[in-house]
Amino acid sequence: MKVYLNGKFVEKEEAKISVYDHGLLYGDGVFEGIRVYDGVIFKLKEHIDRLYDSAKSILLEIPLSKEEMEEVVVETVRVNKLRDAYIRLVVTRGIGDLGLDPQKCSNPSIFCIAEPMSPLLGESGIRVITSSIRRLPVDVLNPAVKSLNYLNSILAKIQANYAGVDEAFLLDTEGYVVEGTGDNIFLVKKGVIKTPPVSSSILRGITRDTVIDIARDLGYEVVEDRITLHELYVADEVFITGTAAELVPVVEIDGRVINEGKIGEVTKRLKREFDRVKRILGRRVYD
Ligand code: PXG
Repeated sequence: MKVYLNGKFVEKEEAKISVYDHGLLYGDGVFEGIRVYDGVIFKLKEHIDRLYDSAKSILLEIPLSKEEMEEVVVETVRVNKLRDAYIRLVVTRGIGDLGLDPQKCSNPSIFCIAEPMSPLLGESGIRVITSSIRRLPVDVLNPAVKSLNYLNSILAKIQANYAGVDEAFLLDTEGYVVEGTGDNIFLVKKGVIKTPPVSSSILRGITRDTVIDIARDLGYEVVEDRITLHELYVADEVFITGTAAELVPVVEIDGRVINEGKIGEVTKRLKREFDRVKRILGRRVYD
């Protein structure tokens, strides 16, 4: 496997970053997780736009144009001859001194890894707990910025591991349900689909937006509004979305069984449609 690192393709074993890189020292950087389906990079443009928005928000100037960055991703898939893959694209503040001041970092580090797609988790539905770790409020570190700071999610994931379940849901500081550790949350009640709004403490998932588009095209009403734990517990169906997870049904939350532990009809329909469009929407790698 070859990795793109600061303008060159190097062997995976040679793809190394300085211990003075602020991405490592402080989590100072931004990233994207992207999928390739059958030679099509799913919504590449949307991922690049989000990466540049994240970078702008933390005043990190990426020394490549968006078009050049798209080519970096396409080439990384191409040189590794991949058709179905997971891509990790990262831009860090770069090498600085041991102080946290980013003014000392003059050159952002850019790398892109593409690996064969790992098997999907939980096709049959996952079990979830609510974490006691709250999602960061928008005025602390806005989760809309896909930064290298994932400790908040990692701590929630550790709780899920200890509880012996697949995933943890995080609440905001007011107690509303906002998202999973690396995924967005949807519920279905009486045929209406509901998910937290983009102005809340969430990352605006590209899978989330795709599923909303699909649902509206199929004629469902989609409401973007705050969700309480009670609403989740008594929902007809619950599912999560994310690049890594895709669309995964949730069958149990904090011991409350959803839809008698079975995958709901709306979830099935949306998943079927997502599986169809994911091979179409995006940038083709090979002619
Ligand atoms: N919320 C958060 C906090 C995320 O990190 C999503 C939602 C879903 O966004 P997309 O655009 O992927 O639909 C993410 C996704 C993982 C993993 O292993 C997930 C993400 C990042 C790193 C790892 O599941 N981000």
